[in-house]
Amino acid sequence: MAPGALLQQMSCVDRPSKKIKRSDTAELHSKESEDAAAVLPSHPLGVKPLGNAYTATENIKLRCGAFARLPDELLNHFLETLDGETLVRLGSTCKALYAFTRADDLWRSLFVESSPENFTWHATWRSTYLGIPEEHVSTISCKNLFSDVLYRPFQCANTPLEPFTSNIPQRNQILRLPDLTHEEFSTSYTDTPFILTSPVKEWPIYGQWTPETLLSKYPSVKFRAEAVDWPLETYMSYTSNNTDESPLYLFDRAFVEKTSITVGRDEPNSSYWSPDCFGDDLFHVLGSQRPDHRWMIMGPKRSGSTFHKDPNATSAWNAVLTGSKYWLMFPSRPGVEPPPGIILSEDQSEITSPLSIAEYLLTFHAEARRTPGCREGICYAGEVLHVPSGWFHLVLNLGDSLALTQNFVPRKRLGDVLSFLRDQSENISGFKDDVEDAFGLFTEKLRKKDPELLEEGLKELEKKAKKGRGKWEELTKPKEEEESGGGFSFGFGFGGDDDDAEIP
Ligand SMILES: O=C(O)CCC(=O)C(=O)O
Ligand SMILES: [Fe+2]
Repeated sequence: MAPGALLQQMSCVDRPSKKIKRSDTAELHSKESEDAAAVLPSHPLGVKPLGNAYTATENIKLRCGAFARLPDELLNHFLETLDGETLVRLGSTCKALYAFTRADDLWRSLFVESSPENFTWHATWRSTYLGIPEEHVSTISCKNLFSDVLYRPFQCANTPLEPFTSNIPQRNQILRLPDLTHEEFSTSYTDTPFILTSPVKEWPIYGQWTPETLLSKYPSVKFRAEAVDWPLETYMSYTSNNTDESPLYLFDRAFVEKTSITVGRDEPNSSYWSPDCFGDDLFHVLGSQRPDHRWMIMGPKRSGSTFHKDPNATSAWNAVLTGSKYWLMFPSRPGVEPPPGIILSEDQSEITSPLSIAEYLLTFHAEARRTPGCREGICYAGEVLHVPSGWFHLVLNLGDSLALTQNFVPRKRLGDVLSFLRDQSENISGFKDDVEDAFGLFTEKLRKKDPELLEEGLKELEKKAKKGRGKWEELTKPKEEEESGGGFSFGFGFGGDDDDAEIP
C-alpha cells in the first residue's frame, strides 16, 4: 500500500492506519521468497542491498559529507521533509544523495500534496512532478551504493509474486460453488469465505464493463484513487506505465452516480445486483444515512489491499469483472492471534503491518500459509467472493483488474454489527458526519421496520457481550450476578457455544 501520506481517505475498508517498513532485505524467510528473489533485474541506478557493503572495496555513501553519518532510514525521513527544488539541488551534489533523492516515494508524496489539476503521467512520480518526459530522463550509475532503504522497494516492486499465489494447499482452499440459496447461506455460510462461479455471469454489466470500455466511455470522468481524483484516462496511463511497489488503487464509492447505471435485480435496465443468496441487507433501513457501501475497484497487476477487516463488522461480496484476485483470509475472534505479521492495538482500532503486499508476502506468507484458519483462493473474472464479517483479508490483483464490491449486513450477523456500533463506536466509519449515534439510529430504524428482528439482534448482542469477557476476566472477575451473591465459579467449559473454542 502507498506510503503514509497517501493513505486513503475512503473508508470501504478499514485500511491499516499505521504501518511499519521492514528494510531487512537479507531476511528472506522461505524457499518461495528465495525462488521469487532469484530472478530480479538490476536496480536501475545500480544500488545493491546493504549486506554487499561488507565485501565491497568502496562505498559511495561515505562521500556525502555529514549525511553519511545518518542511518539510511533517518536520511530518508529527513528527505521527506524537503520540497522538490531542494531535493533536486541536494541530489546534484554527489552520487549517493542523487540516488537517495531519486527515491520515487518522496516524489509520490510531493505530487499528491500538490495535486495539480492538469498534468501528464511520465512513468515515475518524480518525472511527473517535475514535468520531464520519459525520454529526457537521465540516469547516472550509482555503483557502490549499498542500501536496503533504496533497494527494498525496488525488490518488492519486481519480485515475481506467483510463487506465493500458486500451489495453495488443499486445506487452505476457499470453497468454490456454482451458487447458494439464501437459505443455505443463512443457515451455514455467513461465517465462511466462499467463491460463487455463477451469479456474476448473469449480470448485464459482465463482459461489457472492462477497463478499456470504461476508458472509451468515461475518459474525463474523475474517479478516486487513494488520495487523488484523476480522470480515468490519466489513471489508465498511470497503470500501463509505472514501477510502484504499491500501485495506486482506484476505489470509487460514487461510480454508480458517475456512470449513471441502475442497480438492483428488479429495476428496469439494471446493470448488476447483489447475488440472491446474500438476501436482505439490514443497513437498507438507514436509507440515505447508511454508511458507504459500494465501490468500483480498478488496479494494475500487483495492486491490491493490505490486511484489514471490513468496516462496522459488515460482510461483503467482491465480484471480479476482469482480471483475477488472490485472497488470503483469516478469521478473527477475541483471544485468537491476528494473522502472522499483523499487530493489532488493544482496542483493535489500529493495525500495524508491513507497508506493501509484496513486503508482506516476501516476509510472512510462508508462516501465514501454515497458520490454522488460513484460507486462500483465486477469484476469476465472472466470480464473486464472500468476505464474512470480521475476517482479515489481503487481496492481490494477479493481472489488471476491474471489480465491484458491496458491504452488507445479513440477518445472521446482526448481533456482530450491533455489538460493533455500540461497543466500538470510536472505530465506526463511512457514516456521514451528521450521524452522531450510529447504534441509536440503526436500532431506531430497525425497530420501526422489524421489531422482532431487532429483539433477536439485541439478545445476540448480550450473548456476545458475555462471551467477550476473556478467560482471564472469567476466572478473576466475578460476573454482575455472581457479585450480587451468586459466588465464584470456574469457567473452564469449552463446549457449548463458546466462540473462542471453534475457530473455522
Ligand atoms: O479487491 C480488493 O482489493 C479488495 C477489496 C476489499 O477489501 C473488499 O471487497 O472487502
Ligand atoms: Fe475488504
